[in-house]
Amino acid sequence: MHGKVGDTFRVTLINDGTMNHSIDFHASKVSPQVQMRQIKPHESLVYEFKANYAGIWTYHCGADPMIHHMGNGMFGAVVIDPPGLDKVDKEFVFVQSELYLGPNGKEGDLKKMMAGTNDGVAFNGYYNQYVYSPIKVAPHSRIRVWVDNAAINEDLAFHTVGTIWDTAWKEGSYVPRKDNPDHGGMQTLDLQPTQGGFVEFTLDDPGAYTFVNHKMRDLSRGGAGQFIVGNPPTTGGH
Ligand SMILES: [Cu+2]
Repeated sequence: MHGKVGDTFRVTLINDGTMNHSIDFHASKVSPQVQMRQIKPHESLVYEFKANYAGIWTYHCGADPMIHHMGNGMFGAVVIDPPGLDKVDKEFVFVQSELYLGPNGKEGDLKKMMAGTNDGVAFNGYYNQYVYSPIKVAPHSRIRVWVDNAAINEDLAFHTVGTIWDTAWKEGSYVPRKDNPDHGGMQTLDLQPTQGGFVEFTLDDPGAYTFVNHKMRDLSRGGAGQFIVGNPPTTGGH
């Protein structure tokens, strides 16, 4: 979901399932007992909030046990543009989550979730999807990547190989911003569960630029993807 400061969001949640569910928008200030209440199968609720604060905000199911609902994919992100956001050529949203696989075709494994022993991490739900299907971008185009960490247990050290972010935003404010007098840049955006932000950069030379969770264990287990610029050299790099 995407809007700007001042927008009103009105979301109808319909429970077509067989157990209680709910929704908790971190972008909102509401009574948890009213809008975030659990609803039974075949019930629905209308959740309305005004976006008064900019950033990328997690939303998730809060029904008991919350870890099991979130761990099965009941989460997402709301992007609220701050006023005066710079123009870019391409914009992406990556939401990190973890995979705690259960039996084939069944729900994720609650025991693994409680133990924190995941089977992998993912950007936008699918293991290594942007390794198998890299994202093509034009040379020198200015790119904004919104990042939210919706994982239930893991943190995220978001990094892009081969570039430096001249602009980044984390949890409510710019970290460096372009053309700052200190020549400040940023290499890694650190996000605990439900934290978010964005980074901006250009990729100038032909190449395959890998973006990663630089927590090495997670990089090796699904926490990676690639931007492709032009025709990358076929040897070297990582
Ligand atoms: Cu749920």
